[in-house]
Amino acid sequence: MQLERRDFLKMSAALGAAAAVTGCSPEVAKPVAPLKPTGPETLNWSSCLVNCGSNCPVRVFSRDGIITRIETDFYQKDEYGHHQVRACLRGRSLRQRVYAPDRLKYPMRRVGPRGSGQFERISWEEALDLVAGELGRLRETYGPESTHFTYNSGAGYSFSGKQCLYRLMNLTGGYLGTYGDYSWAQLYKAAHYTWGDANLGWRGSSNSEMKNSDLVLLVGHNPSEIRMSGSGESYDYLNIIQAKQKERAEKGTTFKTIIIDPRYTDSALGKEDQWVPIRPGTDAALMEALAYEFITNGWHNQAFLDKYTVGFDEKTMPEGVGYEESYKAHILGDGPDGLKKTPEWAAPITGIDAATIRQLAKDLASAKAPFIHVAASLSRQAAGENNLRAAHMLPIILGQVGLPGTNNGGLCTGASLFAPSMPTGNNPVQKKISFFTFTQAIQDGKNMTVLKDGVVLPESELDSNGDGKLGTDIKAIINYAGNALINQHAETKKTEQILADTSKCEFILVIDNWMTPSAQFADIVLPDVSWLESEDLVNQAYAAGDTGTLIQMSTAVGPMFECRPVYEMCVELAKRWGVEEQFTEGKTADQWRAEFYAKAQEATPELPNKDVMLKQGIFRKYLPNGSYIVLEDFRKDPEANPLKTPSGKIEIYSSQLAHKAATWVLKDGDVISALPKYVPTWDGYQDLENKQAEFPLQLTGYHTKGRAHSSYHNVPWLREAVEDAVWMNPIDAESRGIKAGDMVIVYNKRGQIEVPAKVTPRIMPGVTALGQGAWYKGFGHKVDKGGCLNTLTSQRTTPLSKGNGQHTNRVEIKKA
Ligand SMILES: Nc1nc2c(c(=O)[nH]1)N[C@H]1C(S)=C(S)[C@@H](COP(=O)(O)OP(=O)(O)OC[C@H]3O[C@@H](n4cnc5c(=O)[nH]c(N)nc54)[C@H](O)[C@@H]3O)O[C@H]1N2
Ligand SMILES: Nc1nc2c(c(=O)[nH]1)N[C@H]1C(S)=C(S)[C@@H](COP(=O)(O)OP(=O)(O)OC[C@H]3O[C@@H](n4cnc5c(=O)[nH]c(N)nc54)[C@H](O)[C@@H]3O)O[C@H]1N2
Ligand code: SF4
Ligand SMILES: [Mo]
Repeated sequence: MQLERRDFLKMSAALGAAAAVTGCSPEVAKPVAPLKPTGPETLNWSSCLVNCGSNCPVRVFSRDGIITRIETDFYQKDEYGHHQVRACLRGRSLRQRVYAPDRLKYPMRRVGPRGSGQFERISWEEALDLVAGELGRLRETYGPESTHFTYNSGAGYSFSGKQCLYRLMNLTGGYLGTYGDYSWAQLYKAAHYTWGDANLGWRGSSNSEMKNSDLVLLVGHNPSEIRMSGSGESYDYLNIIQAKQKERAEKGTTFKTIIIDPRYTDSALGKEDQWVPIRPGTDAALMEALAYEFITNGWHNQAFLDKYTVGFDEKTMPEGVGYEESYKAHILGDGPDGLKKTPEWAAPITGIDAATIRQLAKDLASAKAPFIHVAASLSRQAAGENNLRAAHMLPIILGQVGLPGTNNGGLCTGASLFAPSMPTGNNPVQKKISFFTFTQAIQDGKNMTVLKDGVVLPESELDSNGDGKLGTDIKAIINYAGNALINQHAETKKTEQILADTSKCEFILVIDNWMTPSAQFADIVLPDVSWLESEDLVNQAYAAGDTGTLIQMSTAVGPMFECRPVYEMCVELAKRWGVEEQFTEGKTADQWRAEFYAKAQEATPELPNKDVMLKQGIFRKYLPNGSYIVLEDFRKDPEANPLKTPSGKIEIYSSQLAHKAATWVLKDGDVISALPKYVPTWDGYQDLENKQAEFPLQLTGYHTKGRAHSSYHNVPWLREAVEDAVWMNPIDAESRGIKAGDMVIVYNKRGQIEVPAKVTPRIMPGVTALGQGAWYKGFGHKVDKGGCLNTLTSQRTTPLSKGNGQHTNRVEIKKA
């Protein structure tokens, strides 16, 4: 009980209520004189470990174990190349987040119906016994493949994070595997078939190569909002393009930045040379029209296409496949659809006029080194795989690959310094589902198959057609540092129903810091410590731009209430399952951390000793491996450095996809094609299900600067700073009698949400947009007043990766 009182005081003091609380009476809250600080203020470095692609350092000041303020990395001179790694508005709000009233404080057990959010407090002993018992029982009854980890990107620890849980489960039989993720599922597949390597979709040239470019094209990429870290891509991007623009003004050099996005984003705001608004999901049509212009004007690089690719024209078709199946035939109208993909054809689909398409083609073709960056936002569309393969055709057809100043279309490769993480071991279970199909696997995993649902089975379980069944339903869920159990997954109303049925998934464990919408569906909730209560060595994450960093997190703020680190939880469960020795390898937490530190130093010998790092917090290095040109080796010598595609070349025409197209069982309207092509889809602009009349507006999502996904939603400062409103063009608003700031209902067949309207010419007519990640508040109600975008999205999978098409939606909007 003593612990609780101390923590109550901590929280109250920290939230500015210190004056209202006495420090000495065991009875709470008598209004007396302000609490006098006793100890000195101490500084510890910590990090924001959310999934925005960067792990920014934060400086945490505390006194007597209470956080007093958060600062960012601003103590050194800010010179690009050796610059400050400043946290964005979210990281700076961490004190309010750590002390949020909905912080999980104790282990809890569900007492009401699942999803009702009714819990009672229980002891750690009881909670751990229940978790060990239930996970053990379900594994015993239904096999280890009935246990599923929901997607979890909320805490990028090296030591005490998800790796510990995977390790523990691997030691005790394993769990159902997953492939893909909410971010890039379709991008991985597109890159795999075109470039022979899924990584080539997200490991393109480094940002620094833009310095050698004369045209930067961002297709759906928005670094100023999605890569806000002070070390990161937004800084690289701005710094480089501004230097190039200055040079242009002073010396008359050529340089242009073009942004293709339905919204006029913060990455534009006058810094761009051209904004080209496009209808969501139609980029592939634009790319085909650009290809038409290249080919008909002779601007394509025939020599490159002949030498490095398969499938452009009759010269490079696989054996037995004719010209009419080639890319050139498809574009020129010589293919099966007989359609010439002219700018006039693409204009009514994309919403971009033909003259602008022609000018774009000319600009791209005349650029000496176009740097093309295609964002993963094109992924999260109903035909995401084809969108991306089509967009990656731009550098291919121009032969602008593997040369200085160019990029293959992939996301930029960031600088990286190595920080080891807890070894997970191998999963004994060989079966996998696409991450996005877990709700289907709860309902009827038994009958999910390879050819219909993208299930992956071990060779020995496949029949002669390469098919086979998963053979099991999901019976237990471990949801750690993720809100994709409901909030970040699609179609919340449907998910709510599926999860509420305790006869389907019998046990749900949630480990989090806050009572999130997903936590409300737990049977047992375990309270984790927050980053600011943790010690760890972390690196820059996967998209922090050209500066590699290592951050030494330490803390003077003890675990709050009864929170415990995940490592400790796992040790306790390991004891109950008789694998403690294997799990810990006889090491203490400090010994593990010391070992990791030594390994990091081995990889980066300049990294100072830990006691120095504890004081300086961050080690940084700009471009530790120099500037990177993707596919440079392949370009220089394709025979010595072949790609991992079956042909060793860039596969414009993929025989593997042709085979899948012929053998997979697809839903009506779904298309897998050997060539990249524009495909009209469900809920798209040319909606196949004819919902235009009922739901005339397209609704796309975006990642808002007010949150990282659903993380930080419970910080009032951020809710005030960045309004969660649905963007509407004035034309669409006026015709519905909607004014800026009006509360509106956005609805379709899947659900209804209530949000304010942002009426702005920054979005094209016919298209609306909403920042994803607001917390679902629709439990048992018709209207989700939390404004969670996923109340409107669909669980229907994309054709090839069986991933999420969450940016593809049709809605109608009316005044609330
Ligand atoms: N602030 C913040 N930063 C984040 C995140 C966050 O939640 N908040 N999440 C992080 C994560 S995990 C990821 S995966 C990335 C996501 O990175 P992205 O997938 O690139 O981000 P989005 O915001 O979905 O989309 C980027 C832009 O694409 C536009 N767009 C939408 N549909 C289309 C389309 O069909 N065509 C074109 N051309 N443009 C389109 C949107 O208007 C938006 O401005 O962001 C990371 N960074
Ligand atoms: N409609 C729509 N939906 C989307 C997207 C979209 O564009 N549109 N984007 C998708 C994408 S790209 C992604 S990556 C996913 C992200 O989905 P998630 O991986 O679910 O990410 P978050 O919403 O940030 O949730 C992270 C969770 O981790 C918890 N957490 C934070 N720190 C800690 C910690 O130290 N310990 C523990 N135990 N928990 C912690 C947070 O409280 C939060 O509940 O969302 C996807 N959902
Ligand atoms: S949300 Fe991302 S950019 Fe912002 S502080 Fe955290 S890690 Fe840095
Ligand atoms: Mo993501």
